[in-house]
Amino acid sequence: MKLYGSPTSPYARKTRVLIKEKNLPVEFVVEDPWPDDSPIIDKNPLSKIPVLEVGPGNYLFESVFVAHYLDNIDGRPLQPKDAEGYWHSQWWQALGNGIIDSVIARILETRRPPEKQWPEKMAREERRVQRAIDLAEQVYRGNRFLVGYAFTMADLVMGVALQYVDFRYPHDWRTSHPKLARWHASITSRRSFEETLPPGFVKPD
Ligand SMILES: N[C@@H](CCC(=O)N[C@@H](CS)C(=O)NCC(=O)O)C(=O)O
Repeated sequence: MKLYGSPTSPYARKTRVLIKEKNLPVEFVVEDPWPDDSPIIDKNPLSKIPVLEVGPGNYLFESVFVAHYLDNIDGRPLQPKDAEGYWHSQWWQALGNGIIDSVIARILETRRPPEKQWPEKMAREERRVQRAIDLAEQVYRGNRFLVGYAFTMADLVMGVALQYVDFRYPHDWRTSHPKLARWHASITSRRSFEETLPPGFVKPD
């Protein structure tokens, strides 16, 4: 199998961390989805990454779906088995995916020509991220993992999301969210995270 993506995309990174966690034989191929003639278009008409090639001419796209596919491929999904834990894990993933969406929306706005930027849009995305981090600190129970007693997709998605905050919207969220900061330091020290860091990523103090 091949995974098409970019080394800085947080959507692709979720699937890259998952591939490392599960030690799956998937080749990572760097392709840029932005140009009008991007080679991604032949694989995904939406021209977005990640894209997973599961067979000749057979492509999956949309990171939540790609991650779901990869997570189930070995019959040992990184999901809590009990219903309550399962939905709790989905809740964390929704929060993490939402943080990624907001940080992306904010960074894209900052890349527009200054006269076309919309400061209120940026501020709105920043408030979303702020509220999501506040809620995460509130809900997190302080255990080693976000849900139950093992690493799950909740840890993976939230770990990637907060590292993407550090990458593209660096600010000190740690001082006011000490529990979450401790959990994040522990999760992102895993080999799967270390080996998929975006180029140029500066680790926060
Ligand atoms: N909802 C999609 C979002 C994917 C996405 O927006 N990826 C970005 C890279 S970070 C992309 O391909 N952007 C190209 C574009 O928007 O034209 C997913 O989760 O896979």
